[in-house]
Amino acid sequence: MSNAVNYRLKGDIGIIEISNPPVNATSHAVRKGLLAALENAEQEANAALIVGAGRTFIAGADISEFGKPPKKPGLPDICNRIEASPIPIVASLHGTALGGGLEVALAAHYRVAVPTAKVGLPEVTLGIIPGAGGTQRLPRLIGAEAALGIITSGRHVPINEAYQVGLVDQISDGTPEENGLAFIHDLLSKGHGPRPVSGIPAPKPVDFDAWHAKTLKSGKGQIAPATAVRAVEAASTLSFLDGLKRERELFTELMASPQREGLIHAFFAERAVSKLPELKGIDPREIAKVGVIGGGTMGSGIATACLVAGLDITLIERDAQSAEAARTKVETFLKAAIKRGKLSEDAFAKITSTTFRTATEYTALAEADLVIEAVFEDMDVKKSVFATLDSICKPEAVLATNTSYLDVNEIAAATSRPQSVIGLHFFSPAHVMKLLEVVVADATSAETTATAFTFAKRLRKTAVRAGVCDGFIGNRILAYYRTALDNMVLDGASPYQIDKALTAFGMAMGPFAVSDLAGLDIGWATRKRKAATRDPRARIPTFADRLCEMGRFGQKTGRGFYIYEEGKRGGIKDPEVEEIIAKERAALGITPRSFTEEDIQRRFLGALINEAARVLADGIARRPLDIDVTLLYGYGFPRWRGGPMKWADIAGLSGILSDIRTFAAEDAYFWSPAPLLEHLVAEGRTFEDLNKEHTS
Ligand code: T1G
Repeated sequence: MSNAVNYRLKGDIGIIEISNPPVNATSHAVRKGLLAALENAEQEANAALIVGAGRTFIAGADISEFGKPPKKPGLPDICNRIEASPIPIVASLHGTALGGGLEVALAAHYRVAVPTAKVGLPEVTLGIIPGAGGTQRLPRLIGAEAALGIITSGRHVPINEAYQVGLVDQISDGTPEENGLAFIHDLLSKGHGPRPVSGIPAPKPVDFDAWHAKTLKSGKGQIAPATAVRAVEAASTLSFLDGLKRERELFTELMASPQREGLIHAFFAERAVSKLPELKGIDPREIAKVGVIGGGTMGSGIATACLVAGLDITLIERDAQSAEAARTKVETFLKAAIKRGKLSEDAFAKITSTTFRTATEYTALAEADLVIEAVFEDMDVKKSVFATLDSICKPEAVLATNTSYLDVNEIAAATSRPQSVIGLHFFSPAHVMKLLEVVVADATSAETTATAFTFAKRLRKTAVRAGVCDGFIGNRILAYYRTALDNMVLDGASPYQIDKALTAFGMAMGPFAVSDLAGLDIGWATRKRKAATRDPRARIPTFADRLCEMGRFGQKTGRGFYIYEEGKRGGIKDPEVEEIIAKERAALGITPRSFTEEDIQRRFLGALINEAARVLADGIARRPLDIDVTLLYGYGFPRWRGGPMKWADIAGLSGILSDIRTFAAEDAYFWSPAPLLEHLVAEGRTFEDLNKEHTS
């Protein structure tokens, strides 16, 4: 028996326990052990029980094996072998029975579970489809429609719902072993034997073409969910064995796809970002009481995120009226969290009566463990706030700024505790967006950084370590690729054509629609802030200044690049904007030229990767995967492309560099190739090579 699977006989029942922490993934050792244990049970037992050791049943195939040569026995063979057993096999679920784990359970003849268990087939979130019989057995068990909903979404299904649709036979309060043994004793006492799911008649067909079209559309370029529809269709139209063959064909095709490579990279990258060698062995400080300075949209959002995470919040505003307004804003956010199912009514009552308070005096923060400043983006204001906090807060309190671009070193220098000062750059809305840039200043201690990452995990946010520069990782890269887009508008492209081209690439929103959402006045203020130090060779998007001068700031004023009509989602194109752009081009003596969708995408990506390479070289991001996670979680980069750096590796760095050199012929200043990119291409290396160099 492999040590990944334990087997023992209890009475006349063979107990097969998967023990492969942390999530009992079906590694090669597990697959071999499962087979051996099953053969043992069939020799000596009247029935067998499959359970998972530790916190969960099997959570899926071992994703770290993907892309490597498969080792026999494969999981499909194991599942078919379980199902063909002459003795009844029962799977007893707890934790999350996902992917291959649920497929093992479906191959068993019966399934029982604890009330807190969840099941699912999340393979499409990894760019593949269930590949061990899930698309053939699940539809037989619960019908094609219900199976399609679970498989194409990849969602985790609460066990009550699974029981309602007939996916599990019983929910019991005991331990997985107790539940399984009790069920088997009852089964044997009634003389019930094996009940192979594959013996259930093929499910009635549904409108698979309609499902395929709907899934393709909602997938926004992802192919796995729509492919899963065709696998489930095979369950309705082919024999079980032919259906398994069809599933395997489609699974194998997807396993070789760049989308699988991108999504698996995203899966591991979002877990790797919090693994920093510098934090190894460093204990974070305990955070229970948090102070927030400033009750505007950001401050109230940050306070809400902390309150939902169970922290105690004191929000400081300058006067009673502002404090009351902030309280109202926080309570509105909390009520929205209730509607989203993220907060219970009881929790809301507890928060508003005990753990949330506003105040107008900083002395209320004397006992805070962490204070997060979210006041006006002005260095003098921030330095004054930090100096005051420094004099009032307890010595071990961490002082954090939510600034989106100001120099955290300068802010830290306004205190006597720079080692305890850090940047926590939340993304708006702060209580919804998962990304948090943890900006580590020169004097910030490892303990303070570790505290910030632990705090982020408590808020269920994905924290990325960033160095100090204007814009840190995300906004610095955004500013650069946004300039490339603005330059294309100056040269002849329309904002609407660019938005269309980039959403066709997979971006969640067009960049000009994003500007309208965030407010054009933000970019305007940034251009004015940088005007004094701007390089004379830099081109200025004067068309955007014209719109701002007209008070057209975007959604908040009803007009920006688009026109927003009351009650209508999304904006409509505005011919007046195109006239303004044409006038600016004429004033600049530019003869507009046309751009294809590909031109737009290549310039967008060339600029993004060029600046990302500089961000890496400057040490602002430690690894390319940190940039991937930042752009995936904060800027709508398509997850199925793995993030910009993963996409660049797949597309080929030499082609990207060649594009940049071509564009440099038009504008050598803006398109000067990043030296790191040139070195990687010259050495035949990839961004993934740099990730590997940094993995501890
Ligand atoms: N394979 C390998 N490692 C895995 C893994 C997996 N399936 N799932 C998790 N891990 C690692 C993860 O990288 C992390 O490692 C640690 O376990 C804890 O994970 C044939 C082919 C189960 C809900 O998609 O959704 O089956 O960082 O931090 O927040 O049809 O992990 O500690 O080194 O996420 O408590 C289908 C993926 C696979 C489930 C637990 N299964 N996993 O969440 O912990 S494809 C999945 C999850 C498949 C078959 C196909 C979550 C979780 P480290 P964690 P968590």
